[in-house]
Amino acid sequence: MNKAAILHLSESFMAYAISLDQINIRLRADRKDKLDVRLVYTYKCDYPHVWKEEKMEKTFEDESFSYYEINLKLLDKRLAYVFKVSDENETYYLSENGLEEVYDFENFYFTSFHMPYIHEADFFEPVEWMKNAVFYQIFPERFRRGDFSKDDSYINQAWEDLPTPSSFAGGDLKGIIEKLDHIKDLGVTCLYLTPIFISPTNHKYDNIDYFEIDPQFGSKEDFKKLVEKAHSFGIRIVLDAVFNHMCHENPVFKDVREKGKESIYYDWFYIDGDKADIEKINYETFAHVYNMPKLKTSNKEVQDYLIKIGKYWIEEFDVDGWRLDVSDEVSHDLWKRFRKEIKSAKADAVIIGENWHNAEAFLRGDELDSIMNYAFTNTCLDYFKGKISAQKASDKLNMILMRNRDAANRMMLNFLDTHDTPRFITEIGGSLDKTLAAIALSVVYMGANSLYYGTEVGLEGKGDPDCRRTFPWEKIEEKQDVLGKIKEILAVKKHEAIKNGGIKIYSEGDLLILERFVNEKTLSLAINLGKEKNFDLGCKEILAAGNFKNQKLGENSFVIWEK
Ligand code: ARE
Repeated sequence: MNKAAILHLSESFMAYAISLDQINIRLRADRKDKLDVRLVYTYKCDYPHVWKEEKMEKTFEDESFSYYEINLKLLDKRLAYVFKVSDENETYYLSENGLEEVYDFENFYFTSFHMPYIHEADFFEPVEWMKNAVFYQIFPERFRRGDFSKDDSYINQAWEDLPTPSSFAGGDLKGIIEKLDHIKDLGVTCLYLTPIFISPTNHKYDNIDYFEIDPQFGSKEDFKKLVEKAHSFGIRIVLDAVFNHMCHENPVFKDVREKGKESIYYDWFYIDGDKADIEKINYETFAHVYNMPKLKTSNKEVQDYLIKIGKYWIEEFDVDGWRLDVSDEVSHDLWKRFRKEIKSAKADAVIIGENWHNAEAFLRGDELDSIMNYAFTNTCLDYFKGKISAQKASDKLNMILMRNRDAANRMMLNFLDTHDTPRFITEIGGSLDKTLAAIALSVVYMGANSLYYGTEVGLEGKGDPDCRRTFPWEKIEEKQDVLGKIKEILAVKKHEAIKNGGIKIYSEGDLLILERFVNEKTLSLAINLGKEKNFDLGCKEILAAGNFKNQKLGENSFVIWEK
């Protein structure tokens, strides 16, 4: 037995409450070891102490480790526990003492793992609608122009031109309203708009006024109409909050540029010297760009200001949540306060961070609900580019799920591309078949999924700014077959097994297989990037498929079925 691989952390993502009387406990071990793992537990305050033993199931496997889990129903909220880990040769007990051949149960008060108490506020409950949401991400400047009466002197590219870092094509909120039918028809349940507040750039990540819609995109009236119509279609709306930094032209920062230390906002930023100077860039910024001075988000006044913005758009316009830009570089204590205030304004509002890396520290139930799952994106890119095998893809998909609590996993935002990355189809060499299989993977994997606008017509694009091309509406008629396929795949998200089911991910030769199961029903996905192979599904119900004919999975194919 590889003793060094065995790990448990109490009161963490490896031991957390899922209700007032239920906890999930995980133990990690070497994948190569064939183990029998048992949870041995007692209730701390029971006399005499009766120790019970329950077998833990092996639920996930990544390249190096196996993970054993148990959902334990509790009779008391104060639990003491150790693990009994055996292979055919030896048995060890794991406690806070480490691994021992004999565990001194008499002394458990000092050495066992503890779940001291479960309070109502301790469990992280997923936002119900998020668990099987289908997001549609729009970069408003490029989606559609609907308002032809606005001052359009800022527009400097024709709709059909390729974008540049500083080009404006004229997309707006009216354009989105016009196309809500199209979005609804796809099966979308939530819109995510990149920033829409006043800003000089086409992407609007450098904000001048967080309380006003940029006139290029429309008015508050337009926005109200958009939210109302979307809601009437059963589509929610999530906005982009850029709280790490603002625009150098924002009146708040301008005040510091003018008055220096005399400004009441001086301490809202990180300034080296008396005055903020955009020539010298003597202040902290986002990614060293002069036009995005970084806010001091640990400052209580800054927090009050940002929280006010977060609540304003929920209370006045009924938006359904926030995507938080550069959330990983923002102070944890802002997110803790932000969460409380946002949830009190709207209990089922969702909070999604833009954290590209492991964000467990943000996903404990007191800050973010979800993150943009770039680890999933990266796995898809590697797998569909042929850089990794089905086995390795399965290992990685398993590993990602073992980073976080179940609630966070069920709300992850899984996508193939965004306005910050090359378009997936372009990255993998233009294969539509592979793209469809990848969308199927994003739908069947645990969490919500997001489709970047234009994917439904096979829109291509390299990195920023090319990934922000205008939507080619004229192509929609000729792309009906792709559109139909995508609809078919997205419809799978409605299934109960996707929303509330367990998950098993593994490979069989060249096939990558995902199973989602709930109440005796199993929904499965098989993806084949290898040679054509027989795949007899018998008479099971096929929900969606690509390149699957006569019980044969062709090259770059997939099938989703239920039994
Ligand atoms: C512009 C140009 C770029 C140029 C850049 C720097 O378009 O070509 O490289 O300037 O000069 C917004 C605009 C961008 C703009 C940028 C700066 O949308 O077009 O770029 O402002 O003016 C990191 C951050 C992550 C960030 C990505 C892009 O951690 O937060 O980089 N994403 C958000 C938004 C962006 C937005 C901003 C932040 C700024 O989604 O659209 O950019 O508000 C690794 C790292 C990550 C890193 C990632 C990508 O994985 O760990 O931290 O993300 O790579 O670089």
